[in-house]
Amino acid sequence: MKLNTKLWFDPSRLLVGGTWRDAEGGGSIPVENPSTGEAVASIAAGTPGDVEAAVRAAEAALDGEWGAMTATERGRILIRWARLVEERAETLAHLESTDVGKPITQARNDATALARYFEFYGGAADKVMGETIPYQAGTTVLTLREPHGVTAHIIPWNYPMQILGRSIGAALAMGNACVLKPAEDASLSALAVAALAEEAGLPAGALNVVTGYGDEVGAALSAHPRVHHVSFTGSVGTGRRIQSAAAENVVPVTLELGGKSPHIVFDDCDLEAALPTLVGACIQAAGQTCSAASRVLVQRGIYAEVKAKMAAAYGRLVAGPASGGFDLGPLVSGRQKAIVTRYIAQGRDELTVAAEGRIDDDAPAKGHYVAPVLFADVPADHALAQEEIFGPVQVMIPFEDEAEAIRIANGTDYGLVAGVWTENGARQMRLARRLHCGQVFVNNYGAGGGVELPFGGVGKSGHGREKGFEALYGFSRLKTVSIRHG
Ligand code: TXE
Repeated sequence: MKLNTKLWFDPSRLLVGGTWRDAEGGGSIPVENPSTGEAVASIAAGTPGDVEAAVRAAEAALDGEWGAMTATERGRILIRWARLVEERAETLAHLESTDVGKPITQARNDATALARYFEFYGGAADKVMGETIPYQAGTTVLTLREPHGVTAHIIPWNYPMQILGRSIGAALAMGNACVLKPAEDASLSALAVAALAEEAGLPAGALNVVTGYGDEVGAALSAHPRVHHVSFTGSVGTGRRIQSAAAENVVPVTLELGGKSPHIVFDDCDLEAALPTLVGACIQAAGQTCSAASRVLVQRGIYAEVKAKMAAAYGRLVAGPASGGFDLGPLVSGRQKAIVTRYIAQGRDELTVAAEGRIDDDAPAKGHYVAPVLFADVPADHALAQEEIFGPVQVMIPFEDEAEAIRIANGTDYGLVAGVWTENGARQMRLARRLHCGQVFVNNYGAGGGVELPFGGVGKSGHGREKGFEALYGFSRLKTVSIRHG
């Protein structure tokens, strides 16, 4: 193993019912460091049999100590867990950065966010309430919020710590028992965090982690007849398969499927405030962010100026190893690099390159580096302006007026977030209402940040909301009780 750190867990094992064990059949998957292309560890290749064992362990937890806990006790465990995450944040950040190639400063932010998710949901656990409803004379009606039961959490590789935090944090706060399947490209932090849960006092079986491939473990989990809710973040194609599988069992799903988010810049905006976010909101995590502002829509009067300034910023961007203090790390895998490189090649053939960054000369040849590219004057219906690329590629699209900006912004199949820069208050409100998406940032672009803020999309960006209080409602079901007492 070459992880360059002392670990408190064995990455090659699964967590089922409080026991760390090999995958049924003993299979494993190599863990690659995308900065160097070297194998640094291996994880267990779980099977449908391991999924069955994990679901059984979750059921046992619900029937046992976990199911009997009060909301306050659950909350205290989450808060202790948050403190442990803070104490081990540096190692967690190192693991994440090695596993997915994210610059260490960004991985540190992810560890901080993870602790904040557990803290927020720990504090919220005993503040979710039902209501009493005025009804017939002699009858009292009240509502109860109950856990679904066994919840499945299938997460991707771009923000593993943040996404597992928002998903299992809320589900556990509501008293569900979770089966977590991290991405095969990024499982180390999930295993590390699960091991900390034991230290925080989470009863055995309340959280189970089955690593492995999507079409093995993920498919078995989403189709499992005794899973009561599936939460998924990832691609549209896989989301569709998961929703179909869950539909067979008629269970609810929460899907967060990425986007093609617009950043809309009007000529009356505070351009100096806007400029750093125009590039930053796309190249974070090398563009592998669901809420990346991959389309920059700029009003004609300031288009040339914005283009020149963004181009200058791109000229300074350098991609290099995650530990090296560069603007961007590598992409997560050779597969992801191949997808992004194909889009860039298509763009070079059909569009105008406004500027490019570069790859550091000393970056290892086997790392999955891509130099960031800015395309200008891109037709709004071009593939690069319509499809999620999930790499450091941004397109600039000019617009004349507010109506055209809204038409272009709403003109993709996606609808996750949108950014708007204007000093005109009435316009801010009009856009906030008319943009077809789940979250609008006005004069800022939080790129999904904010534990407290509900997050999710419309259209092909998915449905259901994670984060904030809203997630607690999603991870519970409402029961109405009518008591006739005369
Ligand atoms: O995603 P997948 P991939 C988008 C992004 C990227 C593309 C492909 O555009 O280029 O997806 O990435 C598990 N049943 N996003 O192929 O397949 C898989 O093991 C159940 C956007 O990596 O969706 C992993 O744990 N599960 C995004 C998870 O699904 C299955 C984040 C995500 O993998 C499965 C990532 C199956 N049949 C990619 N097949 C975002 N919204 O932020 C795979 N999985």
